[in-house]
Amino acid sequence: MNNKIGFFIIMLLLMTVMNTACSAPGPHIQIEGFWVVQPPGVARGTAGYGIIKNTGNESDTLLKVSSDVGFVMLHKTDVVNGVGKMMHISQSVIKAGESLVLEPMSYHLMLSDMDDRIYNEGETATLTFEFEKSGIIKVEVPIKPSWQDK
Ligand SMILES: [Cu+2]
Repeated sequence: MNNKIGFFIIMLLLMTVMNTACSAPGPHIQIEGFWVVQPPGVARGTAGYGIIKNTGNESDTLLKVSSDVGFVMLHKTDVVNGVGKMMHISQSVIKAGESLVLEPMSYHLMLSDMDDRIYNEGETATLTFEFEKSGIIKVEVPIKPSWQDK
């Protein structure tokens, strides 16, 4: 066997090993692109958006979200007869290979009881997501004016 084929076989074996490691059973949660809308003036509440991806091969459940800047609830806006209504979602299952997209007029983080102060652009908030299987995932996200989409 010449060197090139030997090298090729070793690479192939290595890739197989790596693949097995990556497809280990279980959920794999990725928190992507989250941001918090800068509250207008001294408003004590605002919203947060982003994407929760599950790239694993098992579902996981989002149990709770908390933050250092206020109380957090997962909400969903539903438009009923042209009127947007917000519902509190207590738990959200994110199936294998699926994402929970939080965006205006849909799922969002609802922040309330925030400190009575001005939040400036450039500040950050810590969001702590708690999942049934993946445990706690903490991210630091930017606070941005609402017109600055993403
Ligand atoms: Cu809401």
